[in-house]
Amino acid sequence: MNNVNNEHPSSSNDALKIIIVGNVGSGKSTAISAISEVPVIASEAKATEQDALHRKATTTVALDYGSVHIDETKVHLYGTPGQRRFEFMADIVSKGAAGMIVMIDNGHAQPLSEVDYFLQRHGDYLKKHPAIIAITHYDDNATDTNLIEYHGYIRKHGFPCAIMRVDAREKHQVKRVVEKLYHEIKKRPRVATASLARGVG
Ligand SMILES: Nc1nc2c(ncn2[C@@H]2O[C@H](COP(=O)(O)OP(=O)(O)O)[C@@H](O)[C@H]2O)c(=O)[nH]1
Ligand SMILES: [Mg+2]
Repeated sequence: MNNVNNEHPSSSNDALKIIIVGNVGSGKSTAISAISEVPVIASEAKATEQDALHRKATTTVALDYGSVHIDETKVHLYGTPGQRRFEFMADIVSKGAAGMIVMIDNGHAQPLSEVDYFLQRHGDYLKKHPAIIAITHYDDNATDTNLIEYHGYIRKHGFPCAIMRVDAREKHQVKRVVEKLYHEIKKRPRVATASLARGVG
């Protein structure tokens, strides 16, 4: 039987997995802590890369894990490390993920280059799965990239993802992003199901 191709993986209340990628300090760990209904599993360690040190002395080195229920579906949330040299974790964690949140710190010196990096880095995944670009630190001063610029930039590069502004410290804002992604996942017929069933990419 090959109807696994057409089957929605979350047609009942099956659990879903969502992965959060994005630059160091954008708020991935904070967002997971803000909404998780279970104690988060975190892996903070001393940061070494310069971008990481911009906001804090420690950063995620393996992954963060938390979970939340949306419409009675359990959503597993996996946050990945932002330091470039740990990016391979994102490839491991994205296996079987139904959607991705790309979290970008608007206070980064060149946030659009960061967007570009993550869109390219996860391009294959993003072609097949729903995603949301979540822009954080919008409240911080000295940030002069606005949402319209992100929109223009992302469309120009051919990615159809929604863009939302979020403060990762605010539970209801984070929940809004996760809910939106959840609804995108539910809406979209899953082309990647067959490959997931085979344990590929
Ligand atoms: N001002 C402000 N601070 C934020 C926002 N989002 C996250 N933070 C803070 O940014 C810092 C880095 O967040 P963290 O979750 O460790 O980033 P990660 O490297 O992506 O996991 C923390 O001190 C958060 O409280 C935001 O939208 N505005
Ligand atoms: Mg982190």
